[in-house]
Amino acid sequence: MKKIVMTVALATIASTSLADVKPFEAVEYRKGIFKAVKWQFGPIADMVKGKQDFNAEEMASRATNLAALSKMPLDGFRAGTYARATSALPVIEEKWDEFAGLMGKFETNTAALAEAAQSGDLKQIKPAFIQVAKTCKSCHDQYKD
Ligand code: ASC
Repeated sequence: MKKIVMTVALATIASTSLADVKPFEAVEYRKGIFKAVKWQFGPIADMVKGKQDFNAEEMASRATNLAALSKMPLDGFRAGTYARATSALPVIEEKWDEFAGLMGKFETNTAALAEAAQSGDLKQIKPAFIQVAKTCKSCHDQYKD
């Protein structure tokens, strides 16, 4: 009996997690991830720009968090979720491969920043930071209202 209950419970969780995502939930999900991205990236930018004292430990921790977050937004860009409550443009659906490719660059470049941050050397961190910031901007220019 216990086994049957467990099986049914797990099947229910599995079926609601993929098929029944409502457009608004997907929008809220990706917005939440991007809020976290901003939360982590803000102090990184401020440290690189000298607006906040450089702290090697904080830099490394935030860069590691950012690299993990970079893998998450793409999942929220579901078909039919560009009409309401979003600044993501419908062109994302038309140019999906290009969009996904840019998200891949975001992953690669944040991983490189996390790696550079391990050095604790701002001279190594700065060029990696610039590559990440460029990736943010190029995606916003093309795909964000
Ligand atoms: C930020 C921020 C962005 C990016 C982008 C980089 O701090 O909020 O959207 O950097 O401006 O060019």
